[in-house]
Amino acid sequence: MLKIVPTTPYDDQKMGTAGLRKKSKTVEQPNYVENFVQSIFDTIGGVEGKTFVLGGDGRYFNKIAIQKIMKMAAANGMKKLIVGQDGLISTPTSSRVLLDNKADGGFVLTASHNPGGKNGDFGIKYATATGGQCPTAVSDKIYENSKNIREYKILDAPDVDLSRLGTQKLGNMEIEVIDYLTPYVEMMEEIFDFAAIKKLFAGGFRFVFDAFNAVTGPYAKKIFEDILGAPQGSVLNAVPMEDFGGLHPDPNLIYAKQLVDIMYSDNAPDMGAANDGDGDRNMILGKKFFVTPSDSLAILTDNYRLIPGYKNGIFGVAKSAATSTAVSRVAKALGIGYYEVPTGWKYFCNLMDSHRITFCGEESFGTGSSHIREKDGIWAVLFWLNIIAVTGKSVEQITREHWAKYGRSYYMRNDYDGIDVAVANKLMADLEAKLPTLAGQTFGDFTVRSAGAFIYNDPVDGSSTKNGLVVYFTDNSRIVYRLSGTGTNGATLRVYLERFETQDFDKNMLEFLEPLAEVARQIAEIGMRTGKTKADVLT
Ligand code: VG1
Ligand code: CO
Repeated sequence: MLKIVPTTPYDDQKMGTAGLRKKSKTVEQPNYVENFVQSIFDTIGGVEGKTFVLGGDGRYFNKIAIQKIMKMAAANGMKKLIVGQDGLISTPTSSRVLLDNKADGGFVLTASHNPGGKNGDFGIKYATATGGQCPTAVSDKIYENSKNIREYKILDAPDVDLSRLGTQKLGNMEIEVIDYLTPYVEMMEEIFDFAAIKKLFAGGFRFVFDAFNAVTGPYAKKIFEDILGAPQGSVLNAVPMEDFGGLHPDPNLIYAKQLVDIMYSDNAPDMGAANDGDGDRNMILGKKFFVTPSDSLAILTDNYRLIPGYKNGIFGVAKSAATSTAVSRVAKALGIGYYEVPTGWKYFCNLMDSHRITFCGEESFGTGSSHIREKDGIWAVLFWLNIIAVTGKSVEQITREHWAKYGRSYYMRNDYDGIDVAVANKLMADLEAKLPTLAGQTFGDFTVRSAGAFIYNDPVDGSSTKNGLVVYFTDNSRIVYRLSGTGTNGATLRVYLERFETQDFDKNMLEFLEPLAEVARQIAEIGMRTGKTKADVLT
């Protein structure tokens, strides 16, 4: 039975860098999900006759939210909803299924790398027919509508059984419950040389993957263990759980502690990797060796010819402005197009659609290609395995050869967490105002060459976006400042530090970057304004 339910608006349903991201407790408020979803449906002219893809990373509230969305879709006249079995789907798979089915949109229920559970975070990523997350112009309209919403439509019906594959009806809407692994696995088999990777594992190559009890567990078990032949048990924390078993599914050196301990032990495997909650991020480790995501993007791009799916050539490459400049040197050497965009994968999509780029990446452990319109964690891991299988070189050797050829960008991100929002906004505004006066000034060993806001003019849709502040120094060092758009706890100031070096590749990263970190604090008056003398998280 169709119900039209009166509701009162919330004033905080503004999407950030990647969808709506909130505390679970916020999303659990009455009608919170309903208001947001109805606002989307209303903004896009309704969903009558349309097809959507739906699933999530399995975190707390996934099951409840998914039933609400299915019933709302049916009540709003949607024709078909393609849903991952048990309500699961990774962000990369959702993008693929959306494109394969020429669907009109999709939802992934996830707060990505943020912790889950009742006291953790929940989120909703909304993608359009392009397979990528909706552009800011659309999310702004959705936000406006959410502030005025008065009612939503929902079907009064029993919960849908999502354990059963195949087609069923909810009202007049068709629900197709799909096996979310197959479309993804098939896509990976088309791109990579599975036979070569199988041989690598058969030869005793030791590999460990941490899935953090989030959505990539089933994918990793199937691909790495069942198909490619890595020994059973190579995938850690492989069962999706509502609270991720208490783990924080953020693949970096701090949160992937179990994996990092294994990879830095004396008997370390040859390669270690991890993904985030929704499977779009990746971390790559060798034996006692860490590959920065910025270097990873540069290395993958430089080795594209080794991969069957790209051997006939690639278009250009793009990175977010905050990401290190390593890939720019590869682009130059390969003679391919090179773009810098704001932080957030949605900014890459127009470049992919217009065949300007094939690869793209972000410093935040995100790498991907135009096979979909999201970043792709397992894709990046397979890319590395494929390079290793073909070259016989180790993770460290591949990375060191890259530095020898192109130089090394020592690079790190410093996060100052939990800052009062007003303090953070003022810090950024005052810093921006002061930047034009910095050129020529010297701070410690660093002299400013130029400084200003990063402004991106999209060559395809003509939109203009300001994202972050950049200070360039005469020795090619850089500092980038931004406020996070995915946090749920006050404001997070991200400070990205980069120093370029052509000779010595064995410097201690922390020590080498500390003087620049100090300059960053000084220029932005971080200590005085936030009371923090050092960053909370270094990645
Ligand atoms: C962070 C990262 C950004 C990434 C975004 C979504 O955003 O810095 O590079 O695209 O998360 O990642 P912010 O605004 O907090 O810096 V995820 O894996 O949603 O899908
Ligand atoms: Co993610």
